[in-house]
Amino acid sequence: MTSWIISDLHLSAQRPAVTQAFLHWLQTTVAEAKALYILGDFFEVWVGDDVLDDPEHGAEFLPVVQTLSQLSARGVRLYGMHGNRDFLIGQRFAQACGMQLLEDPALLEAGDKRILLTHGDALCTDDVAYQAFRTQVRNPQWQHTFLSQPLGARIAFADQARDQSRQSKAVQSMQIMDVNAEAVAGIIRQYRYPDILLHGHTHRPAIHALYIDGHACQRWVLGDWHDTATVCSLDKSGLKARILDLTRPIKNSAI
Ligand code: LP5
Ligand code: MN
Repeated sequence: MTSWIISDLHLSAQRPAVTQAFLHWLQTTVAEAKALYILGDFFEVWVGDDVLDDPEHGAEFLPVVQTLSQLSARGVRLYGMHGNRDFLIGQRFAQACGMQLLEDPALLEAGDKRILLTHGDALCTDDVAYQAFRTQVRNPQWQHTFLSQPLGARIAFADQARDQSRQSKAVQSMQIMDVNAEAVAGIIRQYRYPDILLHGHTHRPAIHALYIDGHACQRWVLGDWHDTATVCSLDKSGLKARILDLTRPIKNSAI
C-alpha cells in the first residue's frame, strides 16, 4: 500500500479551487492509501483550534476536518507536522481529524530506507530575522498569551505578521531564505545519515544529491500547492516524486 507525503498546501478561503482539488484527491487517491503525512503549512494561517467554533471563520475548515476524519475512520493513518504558518495547530484540531501530530523532525523508516521528515524552516539559519520570530512564537508561554486573546485580535495580528513578512521577503536574498548547507549537514549527522531528508517550506521543488562525511544522501524538496502540486508517494518500491495537476480531476504523473 502507498503512503503519501505532502507539504505547503496553504489552504485558505481565498483559494477555494485548491481546497476542492485537495478534497477530491483525498476522497479518491488517499482513501485507498496506508498513510498521509502533511509536513506543515497545511493552512495559510492558523490562529488557534477554536477557530473551528467560529461561524464566520470556521466554516472553510469544516469540509477538510470532516473528510480527514472519514479517511481516518477508514483506517488511513494521518500525520501532521507544524509549519511556520500553522504552528498553532493543537490537539483539538488533530483529534477532530483523527490525525497524529509529529515532532519536527520525524524519522520515517520504510523497509531498508530511512527518511527524515521536516518542515524545513528550522534549516534556514541564515534568515536571522525569521529565526528570531520562530524562537518567539514557538515559546509555549508566548503561545499561551497569544491564544488567550480574542479570535478577532489574533486574526489582526496574523494579518500584520503576514504584511511584515511580505515586506521583509521582498528585500531579502533568495539565498538567505534557502536552507543553510551546514544546518542540513548537521541534522543529517544528528540522525545518523538517513537516506533522504525530505522537507517543504522553501517552495523550491527539487532533488539534491549530498555527500556528508562520506555518506551519500539526498535532500528532496516538496513544492507548494497552486495549479500543480509536487507530492511524494512511498511504497515498497521506494519514494517517488509526482506532480498533481490541480486544475482538472486529479491524475498522478511521475516526474
Ligand atoms: O510564510 P512565508 O513563506 O511568506 O515567509 C516565511 C517567513 N515569515 C513568516 C511569518 C509568517 O508568514 C506570518 C504568518 C504566521 C501566522 C501565524 C499565526 C499567528 C501568529 C501571529 C504572530 C504575531 O513565517 C519569512 C521567511 C520566509 O518564510 C522564508 O524562509 O523569510 O520570515 C520573515 O519574513 C522574517 C520576518 O521578520 C517575520 C516577521 C513577522 C513579524 C511579526 C510581527 C508581528 C506583528 C504583530 C503586532 C504585534
Ligand atoms: Mn513554511
